[in-house]
Amino acid sequence: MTRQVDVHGTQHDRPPAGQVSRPRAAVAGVLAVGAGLAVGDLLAALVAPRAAPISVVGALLVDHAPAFAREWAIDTFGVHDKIALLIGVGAAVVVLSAVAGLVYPRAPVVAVGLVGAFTAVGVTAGVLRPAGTWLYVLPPLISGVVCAVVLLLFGRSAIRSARGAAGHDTGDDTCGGHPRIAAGWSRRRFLGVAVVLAGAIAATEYAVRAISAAGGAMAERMRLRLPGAADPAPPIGDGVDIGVPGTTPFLTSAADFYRIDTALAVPSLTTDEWSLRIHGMVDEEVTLTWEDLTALPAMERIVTLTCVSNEVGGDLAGNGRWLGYAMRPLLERAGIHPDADMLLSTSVDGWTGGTPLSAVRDGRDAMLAIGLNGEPLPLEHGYPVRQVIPGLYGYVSACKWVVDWEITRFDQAQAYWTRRGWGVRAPIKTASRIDRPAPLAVLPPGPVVVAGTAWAQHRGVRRVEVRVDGGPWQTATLAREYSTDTWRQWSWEWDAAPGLHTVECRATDATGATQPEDRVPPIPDGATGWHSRVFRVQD
Ligand SMILES: Nc1nc2c(c(=O)[nH]1)N[C@H]1C(S)=C(S)[C@@H](COP(=O)(O)O)O[C@H]1N2
Ligand SMILES: [Mo]
Repeated sequence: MTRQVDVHGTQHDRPPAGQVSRPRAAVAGVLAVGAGLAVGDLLAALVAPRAAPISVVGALLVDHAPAFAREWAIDTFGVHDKIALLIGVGAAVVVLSAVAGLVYPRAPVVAVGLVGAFTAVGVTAGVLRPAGTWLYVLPPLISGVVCAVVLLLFGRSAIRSARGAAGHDTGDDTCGGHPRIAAGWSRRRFLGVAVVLAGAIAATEYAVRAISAAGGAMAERMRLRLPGAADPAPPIGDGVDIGVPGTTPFLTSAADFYRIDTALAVPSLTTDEWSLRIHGMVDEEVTLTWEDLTALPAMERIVTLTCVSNEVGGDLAGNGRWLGYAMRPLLERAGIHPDADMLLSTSVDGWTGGTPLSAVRDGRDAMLAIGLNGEPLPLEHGYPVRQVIPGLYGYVSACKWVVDWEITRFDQAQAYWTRRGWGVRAPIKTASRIDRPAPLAVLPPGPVVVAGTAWAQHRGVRRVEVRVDGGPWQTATLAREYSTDTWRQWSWEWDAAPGLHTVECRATDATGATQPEDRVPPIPDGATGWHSRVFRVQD
């Protein structure tokens, strides 16, 4: 701030009467946008749960992100990729809204134009949501309007400082012969109003959470009782879980189960709202309700899911106990045309996956799952109904929140990821991973237990081999196989020599094929290469 001479002719360091305060302008911008977004979120919670302005814009970014950006996000943030994106979008919004506030006093038209432009982005994103309705337009639109109004209200006088001397704060428009400058607010008044507004924004967001939690699927899930399994999963026999400390447990808890999807706001779909429409190349269109589905005999199976984005040694795989219903009889009910070869599954949020019909009908345990580890599916894992199909990567098999099955052909339809350059057919590649020793572990002298997990779903793991420092391959001890659809633990004990060592592993599936050494990245149809770990043994 510059030294100024006020109307009384005294020098002081305070801003002259009515001067714009930049911090106030920035805060006003952030509060205006915050108020707009809070009203938009509230409206969304009431009329269109997935149309909250930040969610629709984030979803637009996710859907149009190039493949390398997705890979980078998953590599960098892992299963926290969505939180990272939301934090990134949130930070960008804060910065841009502060900019709008700062621009406003000099160029109100530009600032309001900026708000208008972002409103247009939000409305467009709402319109483009695959599962969106016209209601999706409302929250971003109303957000924009509220934001502009708050900005205009604040911009008039709140962001200008009050006149320095008492008695002059009376609204006379001339100031010692200077041009007209609007009288401003005292700092205290500005702070008071800002705190009240910030509190109102926080309270609104809190109410939004309460509404979404109470109204929808979350509350229902707590009450839901799962049916028993007419066809239970075989018991987990002795020796399936080797129980070596530091290895991945055989069964993955729901809390530890990896989550990969494009949904920024987890779909909230109740069993009443859920139905599955089966159409396309069928003799007769069928629509199943939750009652129809749960009247069928339920089956329970333990199946290991894997994401195609899993890197060599990565942890985007999990082994769950799934309760559900065989998919094949449902398809038979609709009657599939002989020349159809693809099941295009659509989620309530518009995501699609394309599964070879052969994989659903060849006798494997392809199921519509409603339970995971004895509980209803967690919301983020597909509540109330998702697919589980052993042997295929998740993006071509495991549609969560599934509501629509179109029977079609691979030469006529494309799914979400195949349209973005990923492989059309994606059986899970054989993989093996070292779980212990931990990376760069320093171990006491004596025997070292190397152990890990291997999978080759629907073929089965026949052998795991380990070698140290490029020496000869040694056969590891395999845990008892639960089924070919689940992963298999392995371990190998080594009488370690002191020093720094590299251990590698490779698995062979039941067809006799061994994992290739060649490293390829996950895109387009899964990574290959041998996993390795470096550790030190003390003398
Ligand atoms: N609706 C929907 N279903 C989806 C996805 C998605 O983005 N949206 N991602 C798929 C992918 S890529 C994988 S690997 C699995 C992961 O299932 P999980 O999150 O329950 O582990 O879900 C699949 N089903
Ligand atoms: Mo995936």
